[in-house]
This record gives sequence, C-alpha cells and structure tokens, in this order.
Amino acid sequence: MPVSLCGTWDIISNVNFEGYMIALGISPYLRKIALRLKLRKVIEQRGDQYIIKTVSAFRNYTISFRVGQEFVEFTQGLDNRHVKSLVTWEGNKLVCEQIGEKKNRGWSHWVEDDKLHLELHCEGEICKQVFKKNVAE
Ligand code: YOG
Repeated sequence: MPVSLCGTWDIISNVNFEGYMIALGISPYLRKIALRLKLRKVIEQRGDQYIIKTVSAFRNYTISFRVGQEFVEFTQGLDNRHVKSLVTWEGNKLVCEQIGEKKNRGWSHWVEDDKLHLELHCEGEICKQVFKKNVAE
C-alpha cells in the first residue's frame, strides 16, 4: 500500500516552474506573480474520490477525481484550457495524463522521506516541486 498523500503540504522547493509556465503560454506578468507564491497542497480522500487543492495568496485551484475515471478538467485561473484528464496509480506514484492542446502534459505525485513530491510536465519542460507536511493544520 502506498503511503497516503493526504494532508496539508507546504512548498519547500520549486525547480523550473518558470519553464513549465512558459510551455503553458502564461504571460510574463502572471509568471512573475506565480514565481513568488508559497504554494500549498491540501489533499483529501473520501472513499475512492480524491480532492487536490492548490492554495496560494493569489489564486486557488481545485480538482476532484476518481482514480481510473477520465474527467474533463478546466484549468481555470491557470492557463484556462480544457483537457481530458486521467489519474492512475503507477506503483507508488499517482499519475495524471492531461490530454489537450499541449503535448506531453501531466503530473505525478508521490511521498518519499515524509515529503510530498510533484513533477509537472508540459511539452519538453519538467517542473519539480517538493512539499513538507504542515502538522499545525
Ligand atoms: O496541480 O496541476 O497537484 O491540480 C500550477 C500553476 C498561479 C496563476 C498550479 C496560481 C501553473 C498564474 C497547479 C497558482 C501556472 C500561473 C495557484 C498545478 C499557471 C498560471 C493555483 C497542478 C495538480 C497536482 C492538481
């Protein structure tokens, strides 16, 4: 059984977020704002449904899905695209494929050494984020 991803997690490192945002076509103005944000992930599981909230002082973004069930995702407040998303387990990694206008788009989450890891990819760019568990909340 994989370690649970559930909880509140605060970002401690963020590599190539800029490259990922450029691949998504985010404007220089929004990229500058986004790069300063202290991102938080709040991950909940209710039955077979997952809810992943990305929380910041600027905007929040929430998705909910069932593993193995394709859903339509509108990336509202991000790049504002519609994608068809499918989340599956690949070993201990929760992997999402986001099919749409942008090639090779998706992400994967896993827990390693008590940290939440996230790899975001789009076209040739890979952004790597690491979060530490927030035990106060
Ligand atoms: O997470 O797909 O955990 O949805 C990536 C932002 C910044 C707005 C965040 C708001 C991509 C301006 C979601 C940031 C940059 C920049 C806080 C990443 C787009 C716009 C919401 C993601 C998955 C996996 C769950």
